[in-house]
Amino acid sequence: MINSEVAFAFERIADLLEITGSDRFRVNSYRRASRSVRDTTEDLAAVAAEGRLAKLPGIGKSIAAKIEQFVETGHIEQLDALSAQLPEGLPGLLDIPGLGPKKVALVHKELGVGSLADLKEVVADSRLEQLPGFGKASAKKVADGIAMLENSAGRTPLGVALPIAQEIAEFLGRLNSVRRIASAGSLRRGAETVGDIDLVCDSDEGEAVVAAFTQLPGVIRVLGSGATKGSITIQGPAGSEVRAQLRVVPGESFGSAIQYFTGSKEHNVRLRELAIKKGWKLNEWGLYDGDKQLAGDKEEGIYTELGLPFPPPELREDRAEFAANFDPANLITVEDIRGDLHMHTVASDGKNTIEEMALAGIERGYAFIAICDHSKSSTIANGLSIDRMEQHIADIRKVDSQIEGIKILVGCECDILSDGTLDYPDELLAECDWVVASCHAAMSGGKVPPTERTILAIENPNVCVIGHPTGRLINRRSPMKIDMAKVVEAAARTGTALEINSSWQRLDLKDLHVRQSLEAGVTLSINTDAHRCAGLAGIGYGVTTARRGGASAKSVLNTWPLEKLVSWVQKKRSEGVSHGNCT
Ligand code: DGT
Ligand code: CA
Ligand code: ZN
Repeated sequence: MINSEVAFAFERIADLLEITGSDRFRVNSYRRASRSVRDTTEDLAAVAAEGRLAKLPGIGKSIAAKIEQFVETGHIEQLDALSAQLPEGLPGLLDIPGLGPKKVALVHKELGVGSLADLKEVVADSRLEQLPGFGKASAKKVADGIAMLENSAGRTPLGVALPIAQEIAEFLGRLNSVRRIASAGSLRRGAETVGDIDLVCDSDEGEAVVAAFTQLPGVIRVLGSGATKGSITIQGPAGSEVRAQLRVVPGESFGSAIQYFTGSKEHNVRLRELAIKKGWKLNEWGLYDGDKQLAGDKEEGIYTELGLPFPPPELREDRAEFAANFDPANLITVEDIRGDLHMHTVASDGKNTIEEMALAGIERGYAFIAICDHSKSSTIANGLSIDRMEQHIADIRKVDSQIEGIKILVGCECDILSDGTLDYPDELLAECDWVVASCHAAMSGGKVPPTERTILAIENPNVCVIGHPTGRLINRRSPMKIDMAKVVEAAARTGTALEINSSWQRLDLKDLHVRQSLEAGVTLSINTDAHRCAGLAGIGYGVTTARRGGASAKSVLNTWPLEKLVSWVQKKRSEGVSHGNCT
């Protein structure tokens, strides 16, 4: 599908038009077109072939013509022309958090900045903060953004890499010469970001498979190509470039190659030591006793021969998987999830109604969901005033009474304010069946620091769970300065859950925090924070993170039957744990 490439091209045209000072109306028409293309489930090339492009929402005649141009030539002339007008390094600056098109235009025009190097210079010598329209705070934001970008050094979020890997595997899997294909590396281990996508393929025709790999649609660069190995970069969303490697091996080595390239390196080193202790040899071609191959065709065979339980890839980090008491049997799976307890609707900043979210929950086989729209202080997210929330509660109860097959809990995502108070009064929170409390503002400061603020929320008897506890956005925003040990202790003491927010941009709690929470006896809740029906499908990222932290279903409250969940909420409320009577 070319949809994401076209959506990206329109987004970039809008950015460049904005940098060059084009009018709002024109800029917005491209942004709208980009969103429309991104939301289209049909293949644009097919829609173009049938002459239906202009029927898509937000796509007029002239934009339709540009899509046709892209279908035919892989380019949009206007984008090429705009890019030629500006320094080559300028559009790249738009990827820096804290720097939008207006500011990029400003630094270009006023300070002659045309590249990242230029920008770093004007940050360093304070010219940026002196520029009218910037100031110290904005300049600091830009400096942080640059540091963030450089730290993430080309690592791709799991949620971006996984669909690309799946698409490549599907594409190559259709070749007649390919018997098996699977992903390996950090991607298969479910790491939050990946350096590159690793794929392993079982085939006797390496050259042909590698050739197909290097000619995939969307390939930007071919870094290497041979009879058994190919290395490329491929187009990701929003102009990103994602690295991918393919290794082609014969069938008898497919399992051992998967094992080897899944890693981690540390896991492999330990495993090889175990093989050596037995007088054997282990490498990507197989497990050998002298010249005799003991295992290699199937990955499981390697572990079986070495007398080890099969370790789920998520745990292969040499953290706990080699311990004598290691038992992967109870690790949580997506099938264990009975409901999703954090999602938004059109009442705040979601795209679907209560009813639509409920039907989507039924489709996933859920027994319950909680509708958790934003509270009043989240004005940019259209948070609900107390009056609107009262009405919303009635609306949720009504839909719940009308829909069979799923329990719709009345919930809210209540802001934890910068002074440590909650955005809704206790009486309103008590009317809800389920309360998520989250920090959305003053993440780097506030009257009450983030740790204390979070603990105050935890100590409120009405708060069931802390949403996205550290507030980080992977590759975009650092976590709040939060003392996780203290937060975990307070959660354990009060019987408050911590959320694993499954959005791949967040994965918050992250794997190590999950382990820390479990060790302290904290109950977890894995939620999607979905803003549309399709978002519910993202639960897998949260479950993967939970698995990496070693979580079993019993520690995750949305795997429980509804009655158990409800009495868990009741318990905290009736014990009246509050700030006042806790030390
Ligand atoms: P990444 O791509 O940085 O997110 O992390 P990985 O784990 O995917 O690492 P990558 O892509 O460099 O290599 C894939 C796997 O191949 C790695 O997890 C283990 C294996 N591997 C690579 N180099 C070595 C090595 O020097 N020794 C051992 N034992 N294994 C290696
Ligand atoms: Ca990798
Ligand atoms: Zn939130």
